[in-house]
Parts: sequence; structure tokens; C-alpha cells
Amino acid sequence: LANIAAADIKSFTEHLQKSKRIVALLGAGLSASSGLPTFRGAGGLWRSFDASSLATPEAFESNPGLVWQFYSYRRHMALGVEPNKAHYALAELSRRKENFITLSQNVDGLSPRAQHPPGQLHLLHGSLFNIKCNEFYCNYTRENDFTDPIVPALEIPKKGLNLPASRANEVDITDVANPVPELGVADLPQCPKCGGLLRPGVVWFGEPLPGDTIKAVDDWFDEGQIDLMLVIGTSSKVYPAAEYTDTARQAGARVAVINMDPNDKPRQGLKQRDWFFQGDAAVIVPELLK
Ligand code: BJW
Ligand code: ZN
Repeated sequence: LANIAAADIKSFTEHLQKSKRIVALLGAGLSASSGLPTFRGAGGLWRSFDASSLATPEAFESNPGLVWQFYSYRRHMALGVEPNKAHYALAELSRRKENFITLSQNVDGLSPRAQHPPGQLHLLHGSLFNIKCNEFYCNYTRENDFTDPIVPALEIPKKGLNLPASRANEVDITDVANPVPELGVADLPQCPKCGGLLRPGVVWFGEPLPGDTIKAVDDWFDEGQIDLMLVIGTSSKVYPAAEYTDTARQAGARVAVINMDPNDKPRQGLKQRDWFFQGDAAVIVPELLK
């Protein structure tokens, strides 16, 4: 923590110790050092696509095979990495402070895998490992489905794999030079209840956040004064998640931002009594929450 003033760490830890009601907002930067790319980082998320062209109901309607290959790849990547020290430190703080809730925008499953107490963790944007039916009249869902690949057609050909002639048409779809295989509806996960298409249980642009989650979070905010809000590894550009920082401030919270990029501050900027800790969340968060 060479570039962080000792006085800032001291004033933060003193405030943390006194704090009873605490909320954290998490973003993709928390999982960056585990090896998962962020959304708005260089190069886009997957091939040349960015989140706004694949993470929408419209993209799924027009090309479910493409969107499923994107999510199959994301599931595979998330299963191949481990939670880092910051995920564990947040889980540990939850056990120490019963009035600490975490609002995670991350769908990668790393906080649950770090044994974050489930009652104190709210997954605002769902999970890559929740699956639900795409038909509006069908309510089929299943949670914690870690099958990889979820169906055989979504197997990701390995980079550099020396494929036998019989599989010569399989290509590394992470290599932008190769075309994405065209998959039909029959190749994709089907609903066991209605036969419709299944989809990932994540929140796409233009969709409402899960109602029960929002209700639980709103009820917690309504309980009164908040002492501290941690804003960790998020660009604070996606709403309504980013708005929780304003709500916490209105309830009295001092805000501590942990981010690699000094420009990625909450919308209202920093107030006098706030903290900004610049650097890798996986290094800073465990130090701050010790
Ligand atoms: C490090 C680091 C290291 C890097 N250490 N830091 C105005 C008001 C309200 C809404 C809107 C509005 N304008 C537009 C909207 C709509 C839209 C929106 O917000 N768009 C914005 C882009 C402008 N919002 C929605 O559509 C939401 N729904 C909605 O509004 O519904 C209304 C409605 C109501 C009733 C009925 C119907 C509709 C839904 C938003 C869902 C977002 N979904 C995604 C995809 C999830 C699935 C998937 O994963 O594919 O969620 S988008 C994507 O962004 C993902 C993330 O959770 C989310 C946030 O991104 P995050 O985590 O902040 O990542 P990055 O990459 O942006 O930032 C990473 C940060 O880490 C950076 O700051 C780095 O510096 C930092 N970092 N390494 C520390 N090692
Ligand atoms: Zn169904």
C-alpha cells in the first residue's frame, strides 16, 4: 500500500470499527485480479463484442446461439478461477458485523464461493449459474447449475488443441479470427417444463433487477442511519445499482471508494469526509478490513 497515506488508512479503520450499519457495492474490478475481465476495460469482454451488444433481451431474441456461446464462455472462465483475498475479506467482515450487507453487481459466483453469508449478499444482476426459462408465461428456474458446458454444443474448443480430422471444423471461438459457430435453437438449453429456450439468470440492459432482492435491500435502507458505504471495483456507470451510493449518503454514510482508476468515482463525486483508495481491490480491501 505504498502510495496510500497512512493517515487515510487510520481514519478509515477507526470509522469502520465504530460503524454498525455498513453497505458495500461491488463491481467487476473486485474479480479482476482473480483473472476475469471487467466490462468496460480495453478490448471488450469477449471477442470484439461489448456488454451492451450481447447483454440485452434483443440480442438473445435475434441470436440466442451467439448470446449462449458468450455466456457459456463466461461460465467456463468463472469456474476456472478462484475468489481472491478481497472476496474472503468481505465474507469475513460480514461474519463480524451482522448489520453489514453487500450489493454485488457481479454474476461470476466468486463471493458465494468465498462463503460470503448468503443472507447478507444481494446479487443485483443475478448469476451466471442461475438458469431460467425465457418464455414469459413459464416460471422455471434453477440455481447453482455449474455444468460446463451446460449442453454439448456449447463446449468451448480448447486453444491450441490439435483436433482430429473428424473435429476439424471446431475452432477456437475466443480467437477473433475464427467465426462463431452458428447454433440453432435445438443445440441450446431447453426448458424441462415447457420446452422453450432457457437463458442465463442475469439481468440484461432494459430489464428490472430481481424484485425480491430490491425489496430486501430497500427494507434494509429504510431501517435508518447508515455509517459507511464501500464502493469497490465498479465504474458506477450502470443504474439503478450506482444509485445506492446516493441513497446511502442521504442516510448519513461516509463513502470509501476502492478503484484502480482515479476517474471512476460515484456520480456525485467525493465529499470531504470520503476516502478514495487507488489500486488493486484484491490488495487494498483485505488491508482495510483487517
Ligand atoms: C479495479 C480493478 C482492480 C479494474 N481493483 N478496481 C439512467 C437512469 C437509470 C437507468 C438508466 C439510465 N440510463 C440508462 C439506463 C439503463 C441501464 C443503464 O444503467 N445503462 C448505463 C450503461 C447508462 N440500466 C438498465 O438497463 C438496468 N435496468 C433498468 O434500468 O431497468 C429499468 C426497468 C424497470 C422496470 C421494468 C423494466 C425496466 C439493468 C442493468 C443491468 C446491467 N447488466 C450487466 C450485464 C449482466 C450480465 C452479464 O454479466 O453479461 O451487468 S451490464 C454490466 O455492467 C454488468 C455489470 O454488473 C455492470 C456494472 O459494471 P461494473 O461492475 O461497474 O464493471 P465496469 O467494467 O464498468 O467497471 C470495472 C471497474 O473496476 C472500473 O472502474 C475499473 O477501474 C475498476 N477496476 N480492475 C480495483 N484490480
Ligand atoms: Zn419454460
